[in-house]
Amino acid sequence: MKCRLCGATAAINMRQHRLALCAGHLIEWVPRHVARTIEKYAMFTPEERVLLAVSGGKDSLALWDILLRLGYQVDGLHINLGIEQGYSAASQARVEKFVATRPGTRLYTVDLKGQYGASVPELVRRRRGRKPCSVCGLVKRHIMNQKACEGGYAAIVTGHNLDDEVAVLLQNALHWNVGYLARQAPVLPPSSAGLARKVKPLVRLREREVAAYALLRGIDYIYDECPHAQGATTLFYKDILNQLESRSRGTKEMFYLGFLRARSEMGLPGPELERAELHPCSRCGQPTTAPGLCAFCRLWTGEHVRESGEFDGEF
Ligand code: Q46
Ligand code: ZN
Ligand code: ZN
Repeated sequence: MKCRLCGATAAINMRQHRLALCAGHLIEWVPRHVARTIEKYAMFTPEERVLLAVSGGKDSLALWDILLRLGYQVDGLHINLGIEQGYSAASQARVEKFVATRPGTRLYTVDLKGQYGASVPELVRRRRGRKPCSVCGLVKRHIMNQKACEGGYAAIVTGHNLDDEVAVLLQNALHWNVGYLARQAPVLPPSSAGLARKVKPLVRLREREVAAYALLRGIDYIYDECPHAQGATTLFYKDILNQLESRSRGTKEMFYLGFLRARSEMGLPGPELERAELHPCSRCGQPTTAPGLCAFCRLWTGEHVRESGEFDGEF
């Protein structure tokens, strides 16, 4: 297979784009593609400061590299969740290594146990019955929103790619989870003061394209999955979608982009829909629908936390 632009040996063949590219052309094509996505969905402008959630995985580190190369004002936020088997320590090491080779890049690190008093596994043990990813997601969303608002950032940026988004879409569509479907979008506008806009610039790129970019750029990212990701339903849905894709090229784009188009054409509720009334949490001040404390604060106080359904200022 040859690069369509220069005839050299192709590093990747992107069948859905009918485009094969060599290593040199791929690392130029990916940032241009991301820049078009940012502009198409009006995610943010070069004048705005944005905060990227950086896990140490390929998506967030590749996205940081891309945004820096494109000249955006992007700072990183890493949360050390204290996950077992050395996973959190190894993740933080990758993030710090990335920053060390990019002088002037700002990284905020939050150590959950050191700054709040307990790691995710410890919180899960205290809250028997709650799943690790549910606690972890709540913690990450809360801290990201808090740091973005405190730092005056225009948006929170995350590295979700197309494969992540279609897997969640399939899961939500199968369960007709209308509330989640309404909030699934490349851009989520803030629903109230005290909440930050959320954007996903990799939403038009596939996992293997992001991985190829990270590899070719020499980014050292954490290959291992979090020990809690094994057996996660998202991986199951990704597998099903890969099978569908192998039968019919472009299924993932058709499903995801078709969903966004159908929602706007049919006038179905989108991320801008009216939401339940929010009021500030009496402990941390972040917006919540819950009376009194938000779901995050109740994690630490021993009050009952509902497994899902409560809008804690996040989606
Ligand atoms: S880190 Fe946290 Fe993920 Fe691990 S515990 Fe689950 S949500 S799988 S992205
Ligand atoms: Zn080429
Ligand atoms: Zn709170």
